[in-house]
Amino acid sequence: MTSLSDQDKETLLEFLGEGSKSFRKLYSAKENGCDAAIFHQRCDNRGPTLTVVYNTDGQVFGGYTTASWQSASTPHVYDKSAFLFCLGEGEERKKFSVTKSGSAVVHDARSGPTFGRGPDLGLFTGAVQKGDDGTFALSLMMKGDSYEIMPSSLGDLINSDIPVVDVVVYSLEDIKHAVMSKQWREEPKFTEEYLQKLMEDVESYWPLKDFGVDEEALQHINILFIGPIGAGKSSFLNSVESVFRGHVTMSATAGSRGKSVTSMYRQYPITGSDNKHYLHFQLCDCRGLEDGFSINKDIDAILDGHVPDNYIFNSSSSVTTKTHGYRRDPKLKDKIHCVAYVLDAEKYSPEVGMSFVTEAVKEQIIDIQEKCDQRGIQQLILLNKIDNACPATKEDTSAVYRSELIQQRCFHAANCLGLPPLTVLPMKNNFMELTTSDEVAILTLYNVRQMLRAADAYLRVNYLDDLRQDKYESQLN
Ligand SMILES: Nc1nc2c(ncn2[C@@H]2O[C@H](COP(=O)(O)OP(=O)(O)OP(=O)(O)O)[C@@H](O)[C@H]2O)c(=O)[nH]1
Ligand SMILES: [Mg+2]
Repeated sequence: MTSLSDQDKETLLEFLGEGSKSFRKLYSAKENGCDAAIFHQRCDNRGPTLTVVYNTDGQVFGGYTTASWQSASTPHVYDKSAFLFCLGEGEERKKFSVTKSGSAVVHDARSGPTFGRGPDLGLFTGAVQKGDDGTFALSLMMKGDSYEIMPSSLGDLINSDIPVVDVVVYSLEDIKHAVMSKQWREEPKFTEEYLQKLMEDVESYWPLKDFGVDEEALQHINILFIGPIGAGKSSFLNSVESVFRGHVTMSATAGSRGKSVTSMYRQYPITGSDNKHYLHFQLCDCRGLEDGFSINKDIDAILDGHVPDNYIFNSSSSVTTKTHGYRRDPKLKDKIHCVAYVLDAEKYSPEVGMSFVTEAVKEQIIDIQEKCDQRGIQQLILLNKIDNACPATKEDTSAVYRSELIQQRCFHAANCLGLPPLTVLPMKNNFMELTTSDEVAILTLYNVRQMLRAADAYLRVNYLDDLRQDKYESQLN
């Protein structure tokens, strides 16, 4: 094999410790020729690179440097981040950090990739012909000087006389920076007109308005937010409130304490921008999910509208008919009409085996999904903290729908919870600023509008006829 397996890439990214990167092949001795001139032509001035040697024994090893390769002769190139490595199974996987940063790599037009003053790892000089069997007899130089525990370690692991199948140089690109010129979803648009339209749509919403249902038929719909601790459930509620207040509000307590900041079930009515009228939707906040604490025993009661505002979640007991404020006979306005699973976009890094949620939390969510499915409740994913996940979006929130990384992250979030990608709504909350920007307002309102549409879809299937007939009004509200 002369390519890096997923496991190899995972190991290398772990060694690098800088999150996701894409590996782009700049040079291959097998494909381009084992020649120092060609190596320099293809690899000079290309930023951080990874040099990987594959030998006929199946050993994979090499070196990483952040210093761009150069042809100008410099025998001592400084690089404190350089390292040599061996890949393979378990014990064979090793990273040798640089110990003499001042001589981490050698730049020389006559040589291929050369690491350390020894050199600790020198691959070839001039041009080396390919043998009849397609391999290169390189007799690697491995003397040891500038890297940790050299020469014995690498020398013990690698037999430098074994023919080499390929030497590949990869550039490591920060995949976070890929921003497309076109949006990967047509809407939302980041314009003032679009913001006004969203504001109008959300403020003038009432349940099944487009289906001829009267404004008074159902006071409000309820959107329930569920997700791991710290994913930004309460922050989103504050973002929604802030849009209508025109400044950042903190009605729902948000923060990071290592355990769930929200301990209660809270229902937040939202007042419109006239500061007078309630809008026709409520946001319902929950305690965060974690490995040792599940809200699942209360979830049926929440979905069906039995659980009162301010109910405190308890690890050892669940809501009962004796719970203070328990609704014995919930009406339609008390039930949940849409569920949004809230995930942290930053908490995803398959290279280091990190998913958005732990296995235990995922199981809790799967159980909740089944309960929603039984009731026909539509479910969406709110993918928060896109600013932390993508530097381009951090710089400019309106880049979110042009960011390839966010597009992929949405896809992975959908996969993680087994929902269609179009249900994923990327989001950045107000968390530092005191005033809300138009871009954040657009994302907030767009995401709320999608949730209102999901709630309407549920109502249309299950309650349209009831809601059209005024005689049911008293039973519904
Ligand atoms: N960078 C960034 N930070 C955010 C965002 N949303 C929330 N946060 C931060 O994430 C932390 C947790 O946010 P909360 O809203 O309290 O999360 P939660 O899901 O309600 O957490 P629990 O109530 O503990 O379950 C806070 O410090 C927020 O400031 C976001 O979009 N971007
Ligand atoms: Mg909270």
